[in-house]
Amino acid sequence: MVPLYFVSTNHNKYLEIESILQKYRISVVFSKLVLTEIQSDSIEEIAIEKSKYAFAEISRPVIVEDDGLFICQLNGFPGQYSSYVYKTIGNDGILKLMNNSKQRFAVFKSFLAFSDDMNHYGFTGESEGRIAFGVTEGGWGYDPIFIPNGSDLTFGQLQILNRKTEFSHRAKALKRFAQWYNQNYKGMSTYEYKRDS
Ligand code: ITT
Repeated sequence: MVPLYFVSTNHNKYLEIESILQKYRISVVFSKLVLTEIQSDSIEEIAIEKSKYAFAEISRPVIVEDDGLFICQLNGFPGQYSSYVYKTIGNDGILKLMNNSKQRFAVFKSFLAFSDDMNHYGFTGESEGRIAFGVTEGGWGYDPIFIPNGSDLTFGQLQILNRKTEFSHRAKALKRFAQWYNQNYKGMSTYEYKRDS
């Protein structure tokens, strides 16, 4: 079976993706590569283009994922700039920008893009919630400041309890992807290999 690849610079994402896809009996190989990212207001477009670059690099069926944290009070910021903002001002910087506002609604969005030699598909997942008033323990990235709806704990705290995937944007996008992949994907057209259906 030709394995599915996940291309990213972020090993934490891979660990979550590997464990979620295991539940759907899909195994995935991590390839740590920095991919060209186009400038766009749309994470969907960024991800699809990224998956095409990834396929051009590794010539294997591949998924990439682009995420963004959209904070209502900050007019959607950091959104598609989430990676840069995390590296520069980080969680403390976001909390300072929030200035103790009571309006803390936020959405974490995942856009997962699949590419092979013929197919380019996208799958979305969203987790609505709110920004915490402080930075908690656990998790990575924005996990310590994001509280999903239905929980009093941040993604960070949920990760410690092994419960983040019950709420996560990534798990929702991966569920959609896994259903499509298991039911419809027949393998690359240029490969002798075809998946057993
Ligand atoms: P890629 O190489 O896969 O693009 P990245 O870390 O740059 O890795 P993104 O641009 O998709 O990933 O993510 C934007 C930011 O959001 C980045 O700082 C991530 O750490 C953060 N992030 C994404 N998913 C997250 C999650 O489930 N929990 C916390 N932070 C997350």
